[in-house]
Amino acid sequence: MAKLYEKLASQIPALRTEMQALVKEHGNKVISEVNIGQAFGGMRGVKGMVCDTSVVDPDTGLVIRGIPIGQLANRLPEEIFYLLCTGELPDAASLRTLQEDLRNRAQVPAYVWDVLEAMPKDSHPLTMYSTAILVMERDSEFRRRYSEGMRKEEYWDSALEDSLQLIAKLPTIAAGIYRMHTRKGNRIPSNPKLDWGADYAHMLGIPDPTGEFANLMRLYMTLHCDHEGGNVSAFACHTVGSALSDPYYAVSAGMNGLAGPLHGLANQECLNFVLEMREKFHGVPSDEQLRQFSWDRLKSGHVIPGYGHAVLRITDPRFTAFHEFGARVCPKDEVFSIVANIFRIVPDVLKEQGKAKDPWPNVDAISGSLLYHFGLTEFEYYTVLFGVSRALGMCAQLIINRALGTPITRPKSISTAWLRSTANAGRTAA
Ligand code: CMX
Repeated sequence: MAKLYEKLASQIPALRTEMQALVKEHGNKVISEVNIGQAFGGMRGVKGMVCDTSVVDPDTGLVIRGIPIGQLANRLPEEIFYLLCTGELPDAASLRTLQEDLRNRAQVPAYVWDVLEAMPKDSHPLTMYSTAILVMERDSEFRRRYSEGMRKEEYWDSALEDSLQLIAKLPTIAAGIYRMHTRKGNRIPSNPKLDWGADYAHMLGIPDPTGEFANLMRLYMTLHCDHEGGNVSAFACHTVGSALSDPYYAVSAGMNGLAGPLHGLANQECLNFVLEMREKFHGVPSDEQLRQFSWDRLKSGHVIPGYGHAVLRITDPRFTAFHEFGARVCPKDEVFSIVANIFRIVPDVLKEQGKAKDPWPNVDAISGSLLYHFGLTEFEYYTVLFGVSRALGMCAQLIINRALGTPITRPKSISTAWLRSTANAGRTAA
């Protein structure tokens, strides 16, 4: 793990010094206040943790290490992992070293396949994926070295080692789960000549005569890699990792957060929404039919999947990147056309309804339609794709947190009775 390891090793002392100086000189400076609405409201907007890999700005969207995601759309996921970890894009030699390193670690232990094959056939693919990550925990270098008395300054080094082992194997595992779950036939061996994203596409076995499916997978892996620290999966991973549970435990926990319909499962729900519409109207609905369908869904108490966001207040730039890809590669595809029409109509419907703070599409509103176009139609599987990509961000965050010696997460919870008496006393909740 030469270059990435060396780069991090050269950066970490300065990061520690900066963090220590900030805490020493400004440790008591207030950066956030919390009111009762936020305490009951998922802590939305409360600034209480640090994440340097990426920032989600309400008006810009995802910015990775200072670079807006739209400017990174043509980069390989391996480059993005290097960027997430170090704050710099790799030069050609560093990229090559990282790719070779991942290739050398890609062999999945046989026991992983034994466990997956023993699972009930109707297990959700994400359950299989999270299980596969967890079962490899027996090989954790972090846990082995911790039990031997590893020094705190060395935590990041074995977190990096575990992360590289994981990231190298995830495409093979995820593709194997796809073949198994969809009964598509035997697993397809990795092609060591391909980059990480293209090899994943190859192992899925989706016919790709034009090479555009491989391009889509690279783009997918790049766009979903990270979304700062407070989203459900990142925060779950962060919290478990903060107890010094090793990266296998932490990343598996993060994946379980992705299973929720309000988070990672949303892309599956989005495609369902689009396909329901196509079935009902026997093709692409008229604008009026689409508007009415959306209103009916809202009136029945359901959300419009793929629209709204806890932080964003604009069209998600990841949606825009996928939209550009679809407009280039499959502009006439029926499902893509419905997605594009929803984008023209639903924001106004949501604005008129007046509930969602963000009436604009997030990435999940579109990603499924492109996968569907290429014949990856098993949308139960889509969260796994998300999970392969998001492992890059989770691992980068873990490595940095172990480098900085981030302590165990332990926010203070308060009871409703305490809030009631605080409110009645006329004081602002602390
Ligand atoms: N359709 C209908 N109503 C919506 C809505 C949507 N797409 N998005 C938000 N609302 C509603 C909320 O349900 C809430 O209603 P109540 O007051 O009745 O509870 C109200 O608008 C205010 O919600 P908000 O503050 O705008 O949104 P939240 O931060 O609470 O939730 C999110 C954010 C993403 C969960 C929500 O917008 C949603 O459910 N969207 C649809 C699902 C989705 O696309 N999820 C993927 C998000 C990406 C990710 O994080 O993975």
